[in-house]
Amino acid sequence: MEQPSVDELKEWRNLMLLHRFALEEVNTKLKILNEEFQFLHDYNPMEHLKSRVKSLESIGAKLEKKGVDITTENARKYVHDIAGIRITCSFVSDIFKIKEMIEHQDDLKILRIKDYVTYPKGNGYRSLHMLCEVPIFLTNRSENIVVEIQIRTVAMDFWASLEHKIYYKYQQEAPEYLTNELREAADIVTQLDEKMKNLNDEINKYKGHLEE
Ligand code: 0O2
Repeated sequence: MEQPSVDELKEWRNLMLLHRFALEEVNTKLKILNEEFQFLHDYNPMEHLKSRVKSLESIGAKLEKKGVDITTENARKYVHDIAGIRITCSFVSDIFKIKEMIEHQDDLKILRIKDYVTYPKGNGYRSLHMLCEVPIFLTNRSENIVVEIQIRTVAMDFWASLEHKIYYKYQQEAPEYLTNELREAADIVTQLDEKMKNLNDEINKYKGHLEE
């Protein structure tokens, strides 16, 4: 295999750095939104925030899968989740509340939304994906960097983590009984989310009643 040149290595380092900066920007923004929401409504829609810059190996694997050369240019063009943030929340309604808050940020350009919550994938995967572009101001220029934000409930996250493990363990060819069980588990997750919502509505009604 041909060794990358020093210039190419520098380009990759620069790419990773820019995506780390983008993550820092968006993370700060999300934390501010969450804290202000807590201040105004006494409630945290975001239970947990987790971010990561995709590893070089995973970027390379994704480009290979897409059948294109492993270059920084192709990485920026074809790999949209180099910078990724995952937000987990308690209730399905929180997902859409957070989506709306993000949409109202003037300095974030929403490039694409994939709503696998309203329209789950065939395997049962549920999550809301937002591709956003954020400007990064550097010493002598500014750059627009793409960040993928995934928003899902804690229950959806539990399911997705396990499915991801199985998918990789079996190199994307899991036996049929496992994919069937995963689909069944996805239905149970949907029911659980619904049950938790109903319970929470009851609690809120009761609280409202006490405050009257
Ligand atoms: P990893 O290992 O988690 O990073 P695109 O080229 O952007 O249109 P892509 O990247 O497939 O196509 O977009 P999509 O559907 O928004 O998926 C992006 C990420 O969502 C994936 O990244 C996963 O993290 C997650 N995801 C999507 N579908 C599934 C699924 O069926 N199960 C689980 N567990 N996660 C899913 P990567 O790079 O594929 O994987």
